[in-house]
Amino acid sequence: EGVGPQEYTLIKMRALALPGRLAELEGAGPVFLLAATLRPETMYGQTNAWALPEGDYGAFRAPGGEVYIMMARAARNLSWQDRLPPTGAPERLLALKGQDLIGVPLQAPNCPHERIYVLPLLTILTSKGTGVVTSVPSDAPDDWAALIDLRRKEKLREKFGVRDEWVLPYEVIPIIHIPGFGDKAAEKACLDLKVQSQNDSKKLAEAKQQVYLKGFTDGVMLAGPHKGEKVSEAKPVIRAELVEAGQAILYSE
Ligand code: A2H
Repeated sequence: EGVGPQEYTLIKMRALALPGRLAELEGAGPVFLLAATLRPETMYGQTNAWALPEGDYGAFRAPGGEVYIMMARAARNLSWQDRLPPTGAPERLLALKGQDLIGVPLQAPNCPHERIYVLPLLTILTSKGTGVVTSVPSDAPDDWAALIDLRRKEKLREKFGVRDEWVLPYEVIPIIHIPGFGDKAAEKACLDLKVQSQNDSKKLAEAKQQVYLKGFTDGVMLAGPHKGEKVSEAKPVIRAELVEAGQAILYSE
């Protein structure tokens, strides 16, 4: 990690239904899961979102009559950044476990699918971001490995109550070309290094090292209105567009 603060973009992923425990939020206003990303230009490649099944999450009252779901630490930080009043004490409407979020259908900005689903990711850290992560398996080795785990392992799906139709129709989407890595850089790096699962941390670290810097410096957009532009140029523009459209919030920690 760098020495300075991380500048995250929180992507507002709208819950299209409130299954299970989320039903308690019925009538409270539009509900959004807030996913922390450092790569807002990759949202064209979203195939699902991730939550930590054992993690503690909350639903918080947000400006404009909306409801935001994330971990409490992030909600507090957001309130200090004046994005979730009142400062220092955001109002929690409902306490949730990550498992309660599995299978929630979402509509995500710039995502080519009308709906994607929240799936379990066991390597989510509770010490950073919001605890909600959006999944772009074309460009993030962690996302690729975890999605492949779920696609290949029926037992794993069963363990977390994941239905086949939340996973199996969602293929890797090419969104960025990186010279030397092709159009699905994370997939190529993971296949080359023979990454077997989301717990293959050493190989995943190597795959990330291979693709991240190159993606930013040499990558070219293949999808969306910035198709043909360099990633390094498109990224700040796309980030500003998302914020301007009310589809994302800036957050630093
Ligand atoms: B990134 P950093 Cl395509 N635990 O978004 C684990 N991972 C988390 C997290 C948490 N609590 N919160 C966010 N993240 C992920 C997209 C992406 C990301 C792409 C490529 C690289 C990449 C799609 N997933 O991250 O440790 C999120 O995944 C490269 C590091 O704070 C977030 O951005 O630097 C990134 O890790 C933040 O990681």
